[in-house]
Amino acid sequence: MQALLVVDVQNDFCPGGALPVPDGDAVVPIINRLALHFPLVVASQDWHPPNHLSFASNHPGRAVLDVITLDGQSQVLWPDHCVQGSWGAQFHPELDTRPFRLIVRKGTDPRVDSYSAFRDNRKDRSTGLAGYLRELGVSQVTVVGLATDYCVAATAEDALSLGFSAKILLPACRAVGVPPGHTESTLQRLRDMGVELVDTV
Ligand code: VGL
Ligand code: ZN
Repeated sequence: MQALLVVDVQNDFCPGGALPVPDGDAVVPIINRLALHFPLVVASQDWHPPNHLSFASNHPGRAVLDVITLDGQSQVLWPDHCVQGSWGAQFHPELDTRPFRLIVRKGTDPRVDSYSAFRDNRKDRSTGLAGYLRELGVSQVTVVGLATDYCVAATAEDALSLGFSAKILLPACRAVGVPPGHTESTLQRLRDMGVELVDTV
């Protein structure tokens, strides 16, 4: 069975949000149509507490997009975004949430970031998504949403390493593209791993 994973289509990642992905809202109508064709649709929300250590504001003297080492792992510092319960953390208002059978929230531990909808960046703590999908007999996942080069990529990569086959539908994704070339190098790495990158919906 196939599942559609809708990653982080939230106000803060759309124009007008705190960490806007260029053209991010363009994915909304595409995903709304796509969802009708999948037997199972799951969505994720980036869902940070205000003291989250991926926020530059929690590192005095540091700026947005600085890269620091956090518990031995490299961490990009972001503007405050997707704060639990805030407008920015809500799904885009035109995203049709009715097909979502499960909504996974990630990035809730203030000390560790979580790009993937499956588990945190240290690959320590699971969201339970892999077990949920397995229990329902899912073997193939299709990943769409925001942002291609961060949370979509990490989710597809984890899907593969957790035993699912993984596809990314590129027209239903948009990228941050920072630092320059990040999208291209990320997509090449995913391709080499065995993630199928699809150019048409
Ligand atoms: C994301 C940066 C920080 C994403 C989340 O959803 O791609 N990017 N938090
Ligand atoms: Zn985040």
